Amino acid sequence: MWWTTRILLCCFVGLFPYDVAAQVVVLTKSSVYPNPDTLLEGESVFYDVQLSAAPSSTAKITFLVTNTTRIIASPAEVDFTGADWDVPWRVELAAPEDGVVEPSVGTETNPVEVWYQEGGNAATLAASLDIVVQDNDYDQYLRHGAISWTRDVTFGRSVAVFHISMSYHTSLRPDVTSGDVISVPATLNFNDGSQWTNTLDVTVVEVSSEGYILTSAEVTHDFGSSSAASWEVSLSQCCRSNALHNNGGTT
Ligand SMILES: [Ca+2]
Ligand SMILES: [Ca+2]
Repeated sequence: MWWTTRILLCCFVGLFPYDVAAQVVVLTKSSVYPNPDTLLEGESVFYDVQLSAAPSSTAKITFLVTNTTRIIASPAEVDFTGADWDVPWRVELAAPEDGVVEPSVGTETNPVEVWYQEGGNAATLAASLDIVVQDNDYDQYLRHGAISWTRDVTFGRSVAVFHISMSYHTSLRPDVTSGDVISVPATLNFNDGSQWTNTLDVTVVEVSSEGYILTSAEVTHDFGSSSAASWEVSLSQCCRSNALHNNGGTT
């Protein structure tokens, strides 16, 4: 995804009107993977920055981060001269990974200001970016998940067995070990229109040293007598915007 922010900066570089020059700070959000609109901890967004016209003297563009714990700009400052004003610098805005469960659930917005300064002139605000970061350490955060299915036909009815694997942060249940069964809230929406809302009992497969609880579960659903039915299910967990969808295969 590409989009461009163009801010007009009128930079008075002399005493006379004919000395007035105008540079535009051009910020282009890069398409470097994953470059999402919402950064998960551990992810980055990239901006290519350049000028639209040559500066009269060395121009400095600074990425000023308000919350340096949550966002790191690298490089935080780039300089342009009359020789390289049109050669883009790539600036990375990274959300550092941590193991901290943030006090607020969901997303947070972190302002990043882009300042322009040319020569000895005062710096001017060129752009304001709002970088959205999502915590991945809260108890029910689904670090990874997958659903697959197998088919069973019993007495003329199509029965699907969905195999569900999910991994959570250890803060969900710090005390569990392999083989334990824990309950997590889950909603399953089957494509025959039925919905299953309950706690899902999942078996702990492994507690990894990286802070993951790996779990697995099986859910059996009777799709009725239609052997041509497409078998699909989506799984979501209460209030956390986590969602999984299986491969939607057909019989
Ligand atoms: Ca984290
Ligand atoms: Ca965190």
